[in-house]
Amino acid sequence: MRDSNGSDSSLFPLIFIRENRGLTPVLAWTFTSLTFPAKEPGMNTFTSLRLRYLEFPGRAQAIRDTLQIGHIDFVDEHLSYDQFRDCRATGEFPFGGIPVLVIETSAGKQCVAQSNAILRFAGRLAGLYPVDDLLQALKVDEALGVGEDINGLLGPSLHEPDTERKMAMRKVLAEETLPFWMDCLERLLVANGGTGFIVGNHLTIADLKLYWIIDWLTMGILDGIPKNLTDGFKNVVDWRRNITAVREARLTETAGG
Ligand SMILES: N[C@@H](CCC(=O)N[C@@H](CS)C(=O)NCC(=O)O)C(=O)O
Repeated sequence: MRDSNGSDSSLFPLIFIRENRGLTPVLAWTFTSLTFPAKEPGMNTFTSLRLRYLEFPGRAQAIRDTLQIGHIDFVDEHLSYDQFRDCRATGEFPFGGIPVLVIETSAGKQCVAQSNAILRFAGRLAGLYPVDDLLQALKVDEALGVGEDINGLLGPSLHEPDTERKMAMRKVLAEETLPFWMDCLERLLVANGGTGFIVGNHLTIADLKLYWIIDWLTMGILDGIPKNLTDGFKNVVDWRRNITAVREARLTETAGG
């Protein structure tokens, strides 16, 4: 069978498909494209990936985890703030923000932005995005959107230079806005049957995205946002515990541990 990019996927059959891991024939096809360059030139082949972000987890960690769990080779570039500012000033980032993914293709280099788009791409490669189930994919996308809504809500107070105004914003976030979103998450988990995952019975990029956002919110590094933000949301607490364990297990498995 010849793919649109010229790879012969029938030569590399379903050895990558593992039950209950969400890996699909599409993943096998993707590995084929990654591992074995197309015999004919094609726009869809790529030879290397470089993720550019700062050193901390932020919007990059779910992408890093996903690529690692999926055994996808990538360069994990950690920029200093000075490097970030310099690169942005020279127009290296399409929309000024990070993360960005630099993809070397047979047709040249592309730099792509927007964390959710990059995460979906990584998820497809890694088998952590339900490519064969439109409805589940829609639910994953919904959760990624929730993640960016929450990130967006923090933005104004992060950039507020006046401490009094900042703390007033944080009070509203801590007492009203974030509890509202924790309740939304609680309801998502209940609606999914309390499986310990945001969508279906398996780890997806939706879990990793929201996991790292909640981690950030409850680390105690955001003045005025309490570490116990998720207390009282039983399903959220159980889900975090589950994702901590599942993520750790999948990463250990990847590392051959
Ligand atoms: N919608 C973008 C937002 C990107 C974004 O704002 N990234 C932050 C870092 S998490 C950034 O670049 N901040 C620096 C700035 O905008 O000055 C995405 O999801 O990737």
